[in-house]
Amino acid sequence: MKKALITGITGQDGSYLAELLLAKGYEVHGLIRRSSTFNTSRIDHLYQDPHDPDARLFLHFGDLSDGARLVTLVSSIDPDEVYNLAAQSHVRVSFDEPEHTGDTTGIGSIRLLEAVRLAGVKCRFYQASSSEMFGASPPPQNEDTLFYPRSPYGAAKVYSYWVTKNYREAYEMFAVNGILFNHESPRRGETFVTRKITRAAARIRAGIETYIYMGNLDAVRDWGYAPEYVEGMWRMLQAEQPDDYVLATGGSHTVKDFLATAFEHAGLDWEKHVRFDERYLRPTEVDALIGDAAKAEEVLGWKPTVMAPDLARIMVEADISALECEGTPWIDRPVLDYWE
Ligand code: NDP
Ligand code: GDR
Repeated sequence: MKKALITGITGQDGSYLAELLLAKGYEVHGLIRRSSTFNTSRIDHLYQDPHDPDARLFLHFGDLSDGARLVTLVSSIDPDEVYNLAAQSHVRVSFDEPEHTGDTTGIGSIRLLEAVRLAGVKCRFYQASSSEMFGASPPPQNEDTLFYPRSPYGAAKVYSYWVTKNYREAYEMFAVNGILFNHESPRRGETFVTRKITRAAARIRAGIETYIYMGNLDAVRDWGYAPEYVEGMWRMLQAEQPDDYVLATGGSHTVKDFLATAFEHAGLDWEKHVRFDERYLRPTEVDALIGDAAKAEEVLGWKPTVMAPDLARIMVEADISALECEGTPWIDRPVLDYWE
């Protein structure tokens, strides 16, 4: 039985990846942060009593800021595959917390790479790199496009990209970068723009809220569906040679387009409900990200099927259902972005 270690297992991608690997028969180990409240809602449905002899999902407390813990964990688990998905992943927040973002999203990756090296474990390593690394480089972007990050988050991801590549070359590690464009789902964090929009559409439709406050509606993004993207991560680690790949749909939509589709699906006119708030602008914006994933299709046979308009409808439906599900503890939170 193959063993995988996932950092960021409580996040959107970590939860889908854990599902995928369990379905493929893996033993899955997840790194979770100790928190004063439970932070495992995305993976609670996967919980298995560790006393059960057939249990294949195990969670371990740890943090990417704690290098010694990473060494002991990696050496005791002895994984075949490591997926480094943990990060402070919100671009706007990275302007408020640049040092913390650098420590987690940047240095955290080399701590984990060092842990693998020091533990002497022969495993394959996946680094969650991002289209944010392209930043100001004009679209379409692919594996050869120049990096020009426009945020502390993007810069930290560029660092992680290069140390992953360096460990591949320096220590002959099977270490790969998946350069993923935006991917979303009903499990998307509530402060990212797509989920903020689909939650708002459901709540306005239900008469709970009237307005949503937003920033730049002209930004162009290439939004795909998260479950398809975690399949791409796995395929990168099954390839014959370690290499770096872009995953994207190639679609191009503005935030306004996504708003219009989502609100229309909820039977609403977005223009009556959206107001501008400059706090959601970024000091430097990434205007347009549109990916070219031809290499992933050719080498890995990976091809996405869900495009942004369908994604918006899937997410609105899920938020409407969640709202109709009595007793769900998170439904009463108003649509907010971040607390400041
Ligand atoms: P999320 O924000 O949903 O999840 C982030 C995960 O990282 C959570 O499990 C979080 O734990 C964990 N985490 C944060 N800080 C630490 C830390 N210091 N130590 C250990 N764990 C930590 O992100 P996504 O699932 O959307 O994305 C997964 C990865 O892919 C991230 O690295 C992101 O930057 C990257 N990425 C995402 C894209 C996207 O469109 N979704 C596109 C390209 C790259 P907790 O639950 O406790 O907060
Ligand atoms: P992004 O995602 O920055 O692309 O990073 P986000 O959904 O936060 O923003 C997308 C675009 O929407 C604009 N925008 C708003 N964004 C938010 N969050 N809230 C608003 O009210 C709002 N109004 C307009 C933004 O300015 C931006 O242009 C995501 C994260 O998942 C990263 O971790 C990942 O690396 C990249 O995608 C690829």
